[in-house]
Amino acid sequence: MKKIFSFLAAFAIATNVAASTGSDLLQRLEKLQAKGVMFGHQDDPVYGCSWKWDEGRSDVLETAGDYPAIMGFDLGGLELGWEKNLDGVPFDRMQKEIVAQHERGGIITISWHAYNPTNDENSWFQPAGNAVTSILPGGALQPKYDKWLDKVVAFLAACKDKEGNVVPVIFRPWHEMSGGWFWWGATACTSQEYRQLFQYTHKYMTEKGCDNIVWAFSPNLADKEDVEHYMQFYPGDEYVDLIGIDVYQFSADNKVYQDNLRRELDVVKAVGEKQKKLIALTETGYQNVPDPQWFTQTLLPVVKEYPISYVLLWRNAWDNPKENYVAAPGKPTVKDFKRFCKDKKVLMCKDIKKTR
Ligand code: BMA
Repeated sequence: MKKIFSFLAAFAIATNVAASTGSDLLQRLEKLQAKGVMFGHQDDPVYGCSWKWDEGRSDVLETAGDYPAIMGFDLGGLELGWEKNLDGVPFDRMQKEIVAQHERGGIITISWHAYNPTNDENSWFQPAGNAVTSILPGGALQPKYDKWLDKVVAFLAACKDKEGNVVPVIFRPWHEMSGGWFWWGATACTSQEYRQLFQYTHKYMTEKGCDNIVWAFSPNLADKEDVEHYMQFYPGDEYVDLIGIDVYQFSADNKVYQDNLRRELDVVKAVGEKQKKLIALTETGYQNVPDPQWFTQTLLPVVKEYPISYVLLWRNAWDNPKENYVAAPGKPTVKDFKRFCKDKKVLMCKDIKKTR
């Protein structure tokens, strides 16, 4: 059975039929990893530094000449029945862009800054009680969590391409859990509770028919990282397909950032080899990028040293002038960013479309 399946999957890829299940996408990611590092950008086609909601636009396209290979979107607010996510992106537009990115041969990753189930405050609000246990089996809010997951399942199921296939996505729920800022993070629940949350989410969505997901696990930068620390929240091999890390630059010292990146990626690489998982730099960036050569001189050399599937830069926020992570027309980083995107090792959307 397994043999027939992998034969069919290989056939689908060879004949240029779009990958539609999570395992198809995983195979595609594995193939692409051998070619280079995919470039990704959060909320790329919905807003940029100086525009919002225009269709067909992208700061990456307008500076580097192509769409990113990976586009990231966030579901925060979907669980509350909102029409727009926490950053103002209408969910129907998001679905349209997910399908459009898939149709042009690109790949999608989805994060979820879910609101706090105990009080509907945002992800960063830390209540006195334990929000995670309240939604796990036995918790008072467990039925509410199932309803949230039903909304996520319905959202994903509605992202269908022209042939009617559900678009496969890299889903990265409950990210940055090793930090102390989210209601699912290290200061809000135990690592065992966290693992249960991830496992429950995986099981529930799989039972509801979500077979289009590559499941991603991504802690954040730690002061001291080692395999044991990284694995503290790991839900288990059967629940995870890709492992990553979120690392940002916070000071003008590029070397500190590079050292942090290398320290983390050394660990992620070791874990990836041991657990046989793909690895990625699931979020990174430097707010407003004050160094005009940051992309080729600081980020690129490190990214090239590791067998990572992709690097995702965070959003060029329309609603917060501080949060600009990639170049945009008129910015001093444009020339360097273009060079970064043109590097042979960096894969943009056109570079990956043949492997659909
Ligand atoms: C954070 C910040 C917030 C944003 C959230 C979800 O890292 O960018 O401004 O609301 O991600 O996109």
